[in-house]
Amino acid sequence: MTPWFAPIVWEGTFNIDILNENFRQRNVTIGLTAFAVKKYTVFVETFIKTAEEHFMTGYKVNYYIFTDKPEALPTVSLKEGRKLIPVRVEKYERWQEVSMRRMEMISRLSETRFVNEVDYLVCIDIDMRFADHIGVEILTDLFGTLHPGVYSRVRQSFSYERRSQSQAYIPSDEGDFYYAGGFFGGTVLQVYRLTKACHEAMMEDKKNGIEAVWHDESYLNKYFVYHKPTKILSPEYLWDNGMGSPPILKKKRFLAVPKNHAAIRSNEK
Ligand code: UD2
Repeated sequence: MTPWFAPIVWEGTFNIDILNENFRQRNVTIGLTAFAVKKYTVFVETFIKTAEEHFMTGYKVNYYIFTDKPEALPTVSLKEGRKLIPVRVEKYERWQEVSMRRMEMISRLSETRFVNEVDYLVCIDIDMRFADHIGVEILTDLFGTLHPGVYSRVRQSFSYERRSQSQAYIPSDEGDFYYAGGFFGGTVLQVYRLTKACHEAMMEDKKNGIEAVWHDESYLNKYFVYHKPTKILSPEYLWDNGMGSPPILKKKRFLAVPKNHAAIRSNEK
């Protein structure tokens, strides 16, 4: 547990049968948002295929795939009650802008669409594959995920934004954990508030000619300092095999797909 009594979700801390009983009675629908803009469409097939095996099995799931090329999305067969919904988005020139604008799109769609279609939202990176169970144990009002690179480190080593001119600034004596930009969520209302606040903070910084050091991830970290998550996911939920297999990790549930950063982010053919 955190000092504010939010559980940190590791294998062995929850009983999935009890949780399933509870969430099934409530007949929940889960919305997953992921962005496949420009070359990132190559990741969609593996992402959805592996999600069908491991993500919220037995539940109603809407996969909202935000893309500039809806026609390029693969056809993947989905289990009953699960839908793939393409959402057309603009393609920004800079990869950082593509990543950051996710906050704007998620907040906008939360107001116009998600609120009528799903109960919870799970907002994640797409250059990933599901490798083990991810179920309703993650659902709660607001959740974040411990960044796999620094989950065992102390506050001083977190790469928070340290320039006080930025809206993402966190003073050196504040902050609980360093959260990953690639896995957060909660109820539609809470995700709406988070994404709207992060987007507005980014726009304010843009006006002032500053961009936080780790883009959307920095603004997310700032938000979580003052709006504490009600559950926190362990790095089981976001791992990169490049970081090895420490004994604390009983499961690797969601894994980075290796990529050549320069090639996949470049605008060249
Ligand atoms: C980290 C974070 C990411 C974000 C980023 C900001 C994790 C695992 N990832 O990822 O969430 O905070 O840092 O610096 O915590 N995208 C496209 N097309 C593009 C570029 C990006 O669709 O041309 C989307 C795609 O969904 C991708 C996401 O933006 O998964 C984040 O971009 P990234 O994965 O290249 O960033 P990375 O690995 O530095």
